[in-house]
Amino acid sequence: MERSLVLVKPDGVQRGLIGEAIARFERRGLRLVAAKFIWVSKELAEAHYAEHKGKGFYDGLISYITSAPVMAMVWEGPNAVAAIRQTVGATKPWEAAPGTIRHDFALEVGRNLIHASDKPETGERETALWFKKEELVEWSRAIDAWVFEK
Ligand code: DAT
Ligand code: MG
Repeated sequence: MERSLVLVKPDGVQRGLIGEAIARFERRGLRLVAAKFIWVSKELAEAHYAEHKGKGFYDGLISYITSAPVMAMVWEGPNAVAAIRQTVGATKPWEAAPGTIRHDFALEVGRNLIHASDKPETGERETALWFKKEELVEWSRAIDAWVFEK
């Protein structure tokens, strides 16, 4: 079972899209593992976006993610990382497929609403960065057997 960190970024929170994002992940069949509404510190922002340090858009990215609260979540399921990235859409909203969140609600790469982990290993690393072990909820749903084959 894969896990992905998902953030509704400050623009998504300000625009009232937390519920819209959660509804899409729930509808997809993914299972919620953890959630918290937080104002991200500069330290956490820098740790989260360490791979982008030095790039031209880095400073803007750090100020964007710390500009208002975010809704941080972990979702799990078979192939969860790829499935969630598909539901979120391509990084550049104008390249995102119709029906994806970034296509349906965004125009700018610097206001692309959602973060989702890019690989299964990233999902594990980002889950550990954003959540304490005791914040992760292990549970099963009555419908799991109708969504998860194994
Ligand atoms: P993603 O968020 O789809 O995983 P990423 O990891 O390549 O994309 O980049 C992280 C974020 O940085 C992205 O959501 C928006 C911003 N970003 C990426 N490339 C950018 C660019 N060329 N100009 C401005 N912002 C960019
Ligand atoms: Mg990324």
